[in-house]
Amino acid sequence: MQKNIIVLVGPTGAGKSHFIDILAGTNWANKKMAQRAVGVRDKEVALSLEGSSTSVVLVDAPGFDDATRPDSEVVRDVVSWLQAQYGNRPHILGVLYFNSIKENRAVGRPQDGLHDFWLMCGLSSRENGERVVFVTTHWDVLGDKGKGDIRRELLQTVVSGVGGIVTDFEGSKASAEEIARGFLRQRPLQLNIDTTRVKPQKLAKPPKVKRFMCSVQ
Ligand SMILES: Nc1nc2c(ncn2[C@@H]2O[C@H](COP(=O)(O)OP(=O)(O)O)[C@@H](O)[C@H]2O)c(=O)[nH]1
Ligand SMILES: [Mg+2]
Repeated sequence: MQKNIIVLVGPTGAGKSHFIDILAGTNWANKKMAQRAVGVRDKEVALSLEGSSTSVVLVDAPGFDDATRPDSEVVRDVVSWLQAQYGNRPHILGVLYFNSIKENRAVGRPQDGLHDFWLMCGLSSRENGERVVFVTTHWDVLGDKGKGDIRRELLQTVVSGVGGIVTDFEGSKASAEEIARGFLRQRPLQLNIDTTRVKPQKLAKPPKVKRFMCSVQ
């Protein structure tokens, strides 16, 4: 049976697992690092839209901006997982791209990971416009709301070039439902998965620093 799949991506700590916790009543986010499941996992949740209930699968991805491996390899994990679960031609509703509003580095280069994601799925970054929602989080712990607004504006500028929309997660279940429900208003998109379309990449090495020997007489 066709599933309504939403894929959650973004840097570690941005709030992907927390969002699922709020929506589905799981307890994933506050586990200690060692207890956190590495890899991809999913949770099915019922969402109501216009009086009827629809089941949605939330797919929780490993974090982007990982110092040990490039985002393209994280993307490969997610797409390979989709393929293993649902075959080469699954349908997805869309992608939620998480950004903590308290982080300066939050914006990063979302276009790269998304480019690889769509390419492995047989589609292109043109899909960003309709299928990617950038979710800002951590508004409740922001001391200075003005800083959040500036970061949001920066994110909005990046997203204008990448495609997609920006929305704020307010922390409540109602807010999480509203964000996920937005995808139910459009038809699921069929993928054509082939992860070999993107060549495996190594993390770019930091430039070598020359060492000078100096002798003190
Ligand atoms: N106060 C607050 N905490 C959050 C929010 N989103 C996530 N967190 C917390 O931030 C930490 C990292 O979140 P997590 O969901 O594990 O991030 P992930 O790596 O993207 O899955 C956890 O302790 C969460 O409980 C938020 O919007 N507000
Ligand atoms: Mg997580």
